[in-house]
Amino acid sequence: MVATHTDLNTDTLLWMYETMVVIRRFEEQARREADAGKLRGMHSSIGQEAVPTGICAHLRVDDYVLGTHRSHHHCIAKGVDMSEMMAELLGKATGTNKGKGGTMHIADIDKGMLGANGVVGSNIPVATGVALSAKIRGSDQVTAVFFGDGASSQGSLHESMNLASIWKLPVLFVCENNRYAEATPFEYAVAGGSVSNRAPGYDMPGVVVDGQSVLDVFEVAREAVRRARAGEGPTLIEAQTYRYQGHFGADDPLGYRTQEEEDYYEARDCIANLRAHIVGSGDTSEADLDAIDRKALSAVEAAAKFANDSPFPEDDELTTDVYVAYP
Ligand SMILES: Cc1ncc(C[n+]2csc(CCOP(=O)(O)OP(=O)(O)O)c2C)c(N)n1
Ligand SMILES: [Mg+2]
Repeated sequence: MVATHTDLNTDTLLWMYETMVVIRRFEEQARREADAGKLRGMHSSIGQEAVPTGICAHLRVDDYVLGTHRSHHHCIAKGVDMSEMMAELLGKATGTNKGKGGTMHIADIDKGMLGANGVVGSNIPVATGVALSAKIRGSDQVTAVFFGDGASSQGSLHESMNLASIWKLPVLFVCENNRYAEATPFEYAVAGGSVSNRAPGYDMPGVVVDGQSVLDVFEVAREAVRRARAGEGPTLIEAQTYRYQGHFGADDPLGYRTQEEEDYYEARDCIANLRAHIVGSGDTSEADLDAIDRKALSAVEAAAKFANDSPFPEDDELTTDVYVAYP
């Protein structure tokens, strides 16, 4: 699933709906695989589907995305093959990266997904360099880098925003503010009560958007991508969102947040919201959306079967695709 949708028409709405449903079913399946002991360190993006979906709806296949330790939703929204992703999670030879990257290091250059990354904040300067490359090459390619509220306090963001601004680089800095960095609340860790309010200091637009509304994210991204493609420089987007599960699965989020807070966000679920909007706008019926739901589920089931049936890499693969191989 890859799409460039600059207009909010029915095709765009259905692409966004399907993308978010696929992400959610994929993450539910990935959690089952993790619970069965087939992978470790699985950071679920359930609840945050709308953010990369609304952004990537404006990106071409030759535009670039860079992600984080929690990046399955970024990969799917950018069009990475879901079966290969599931195989990657299980460490299989058929995986996106031959099973050597795992859940936190999926990359697919052909799809413009330059990589998830387990080191918090590390991809922000990489994305800035990618955007510099596009500018030097005279291309109009746009780069979007996703990061969390925790990463927003890393020096790497601030250095990158400064350079991106003075060089007018075609980059979107997209903060998924899901209110927590592991168990640390945003209010405790981030001075000034906002990520987006850092933008004026670097002379770029800073926008806060409801990350549970894919329509709102879509609208904000439209202008940020237009601006980047036109050579007018970067934008900082703070999407306010929520991860429904624990940080990595084994932690109990109710140790650091309340049931009332979880209920508040789940009542504003991004998929349910878009579904209601689509049905209310008249062109598409509940039955049409049910058909998309069934298609998404069977695609994820097929991905899980492909991954589970695939072989592990041969032993001699250990020393390929690496910079240094010890004898
Ligand atoms: C440089 C670095 N420091 C610490 C960690 C451990 N760590 C992994 S995820 C995480 C929290 C990140 O929070 P945030 O940026 O808000 O992203 P979220 O997990 O909420 O998506 C931390 C501290 C790490 N992986 N890399
Ligand atoms: Mg966070």
